This record gives sequence, C-alpha cells and structure tokens, in this order.
Amino acid sequence: MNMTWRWYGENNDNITLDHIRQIPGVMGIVWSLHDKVAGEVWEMERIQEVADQITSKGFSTAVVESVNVHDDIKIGLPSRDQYIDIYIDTIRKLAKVGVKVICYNFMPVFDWTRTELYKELPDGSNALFYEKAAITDDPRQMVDRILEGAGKFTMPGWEPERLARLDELFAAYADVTEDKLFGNLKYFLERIIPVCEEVDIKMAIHPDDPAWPIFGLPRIVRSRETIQRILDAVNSPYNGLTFCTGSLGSNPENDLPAMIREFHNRIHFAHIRNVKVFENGDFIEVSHRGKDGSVDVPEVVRAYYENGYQGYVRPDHGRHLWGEEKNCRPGYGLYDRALGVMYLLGVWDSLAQGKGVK
Ligand code: DNO
Repeated sequence: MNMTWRWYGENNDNITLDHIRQIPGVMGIVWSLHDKVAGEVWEMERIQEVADQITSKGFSTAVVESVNVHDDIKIGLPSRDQYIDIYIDTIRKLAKVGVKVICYNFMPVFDWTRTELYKELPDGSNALFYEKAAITDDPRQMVDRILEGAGKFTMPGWEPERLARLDELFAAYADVTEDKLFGNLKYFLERIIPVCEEVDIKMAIHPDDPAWPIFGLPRIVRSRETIQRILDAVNSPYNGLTFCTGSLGSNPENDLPAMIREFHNRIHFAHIRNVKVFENGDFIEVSHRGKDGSVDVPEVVRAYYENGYQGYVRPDHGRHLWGEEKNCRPGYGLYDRALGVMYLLGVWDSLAQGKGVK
C-alpha cells in the first residue's frame, strides 16, 4: 500500500509539509485547490505551483481529493455539459503534474454530515459525532452548527456561500430521485471516463457519509449493491472507488472486508478509519485501532494485503488530541492521524512478515 496524507495547502492547514515528512511511511500528499468551488476552472499555473511545493519535499502528487462536481451535473440540468467540459479540462491539466487518481463524490447538497464536531470521548479527547435524532426536518440547524463549529477553517463540501442558498438547492433537487441521480452520474461518467483512459487518471467515487439518505435527499453510494451498479454503469477500471471504511462502516450491515475482497480491482484509494456505532444508530469517530470501534481495521488491512493492494491509502479523520482542536480543521488534526498511519503500517508490516495480526 502506498501511504498518503491529506494536506489542505500552504496557509490553509496548521500542519506543514515538514511536519508530514516526519511521519514514517508517508509517500504522497493528497491535495486539491481548496479555494475552488465546484464548476470553476483550475488554472495550470495554480496546479503547477502546488504540485511543485509537494514534490520539492519529496512527496508524490498522485492523488487529488477532490475535484468537486457541480450541482447542475448532479441535478441533470441542461447547463451540465458546460460544467462537464470544465471538469474534463481539469482532468487533462492534472495529468500533466503526475496525478493518477481523482477522488470525488456525488452526494446532493451536502458532502459528509455530522451533528457535532467536538463530542467528548471517555478518554477526554473529542471527535466528530452523528446523532440520528438530531437530524430534524430542518437542515439549516445542522448547517449553522457545523459552520459555527468549524470556526476559521474552511471545510470542503461545506462552503458557506453555497450553503447560504440552501432552500434554493433543496428546491432544485426536489425531483431528483435515486434513479435520476444514478442516471446523472452515468451521464457524467460516460463523458469523462474516455478522457481518463486517454490520460491515465483513475476516478474514485467517495461513498455517501453517512451511508443512507438524509433530509429526503437520495444517496447512491452506500452498499455493496449500489456500488456494483455504479461500477457496471461504465465498466472500465478508470471508473473506480474511494473505499472509505468510516462512511460505509456507519451502517453495520456493510461487510467491509468482504466488499474489499470483492471490489479490490476497482479500489484506487482507501480511506481507513474507525467509527463506533451505537445500538440506536448514532456513531462517533474513534482511534484507528480495531478494538476501539465497530470497524475491524486489522481485517480491513488484511483484505487489502491478501489481494496484493498497491493503491493509495490514507488515514482518515482522527480524534482531536491534546487540545489541538483549538487550532485544527475538524477531523484533520495531526496526532491521531499520525497514530493512524503507524497503526495501519504496523498491521501491514506484520502481515508482510508472515506474523498475522489476530
Ligand atoms: C471527509 C472526506 C470527504 C471527501 C469527499 C470527496 O472528510 O472524506 O469530504 O473528501 O466526499 O469528494
């Protein structure tokens, strides 16, 4: 596995590339132009500038997370073609700086959703939390709480300008059923995948987080069956997955190791993290250690190992430790993610030495 780290860019992350260099085993930076809203043109100079910063510290630029998809594409409006053209332009430019995988999502209105950003865990640290009962009919309440909690940090998928138009966005999605959304994804993929094949960039769709419909909005990447349907829609290795154990693991019915064994050829990017799911369906993010939550992380790593996985991996959200929540983007502190890297590599290395991990 090829270990990477998500970095938000110079002057946009409290963690620097020099910090990241000191985490053993990290070879690549997962990056993006975080000030770009969905549908905006990415200029080659800006792309080159960030790529140069990354390579100058010895990291690979191979994974971009995300190039966000404009709502008009998800809704299926006539204007979608112009936004797909811009998306294709970005794919072509990214190929020039060595990008091999683009992570994206197809969730309507919201990206990931939580009800609390700093829920205290029994050990005194805190983490992102989802309380089912707190998801009322009014999404505005949740949006306000999340934006307030993020403080000075921008959070991808939670652009205040876009969410200021919440009512308008919900109205635009009113007729978008699950089947329509799927059809719009297929349309998008049919246009971009031939270009990806040409320039050798693999698309990796991120699952819905949490893995069920919210606020009446359809969600189409949430289970074995829904994933199979997407992979079959355009049957090319370039149409692949970001396999996120935290998102899919929010629903205990998803057998994650079995899904990895089944889909490994189409998994281009692995987000590995742990969540603890409670009986009432609420869940909280915990350390990467298998025993600390509901995701059997050693078994997840074993499934990758046994299938000879050579794709990109990153530790995903971590708890906020030792007071770092005062100065880090929610879920993206330094300490727990660095511990996560070491845990994942520890499991991998012991498998590689034939010692097993049970
Ligand atoms: C959450 C992330 C997601 C992911 C997007 C991909 O922290 O995993 O926001 O980047 O869904 O487009």
